[in-house]
Amino acid sequence: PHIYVERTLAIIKPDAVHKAEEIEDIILRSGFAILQKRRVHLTPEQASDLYAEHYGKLFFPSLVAYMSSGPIIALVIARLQAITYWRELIGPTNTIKARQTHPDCLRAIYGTDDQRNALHGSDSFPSAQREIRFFFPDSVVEPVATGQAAKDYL
Ligand code: DGI
Repeated sequence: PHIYVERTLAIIKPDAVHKAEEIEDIILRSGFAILQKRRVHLTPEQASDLYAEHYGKLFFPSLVAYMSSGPIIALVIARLQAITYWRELIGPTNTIKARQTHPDCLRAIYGTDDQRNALHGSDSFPSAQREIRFFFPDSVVEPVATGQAAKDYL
């Protein structure tokens, strides 16, 4: 089996942008490289596109309102098994529950409530591809590391 250097998309959401420096330090100390970074204020329409998979759900309108309520920071981050590892670091979706079960996870620390959970991480390889292109449509894809096990994964 090979271990791949992966890229994933991380988002620092509006409620955590004031802690962005601290969060980026944690990202780096956790063994990720930050390959790209963009601060952007999504329109409600862009936020709807980003979360299109949730269209029609009860929480969709408030999710769109939250994600377009202020600037966010989108980051392409890379390391071995980045997708899984970043999801582990940020923790469960619901900040309130995360505080009970995973008190050290980033959503427990930086999140606000059951919807405003401070951070996003792509949940799969196809999601990572789609979300990276959403924020960085012109990015040139290059290998992120060299060595026998490293592979240009995205
Ligand atoms: O991949 P995640 O962000 O962990 O979770 P997701 O893709 O299922 O949901 C995307 C975002 O939508 C999530 O970060 C917060 C919000 N959300 C998801 N489920 C609920 C929710 N918000 C509310 N209010 N209620 C929910 O059940």
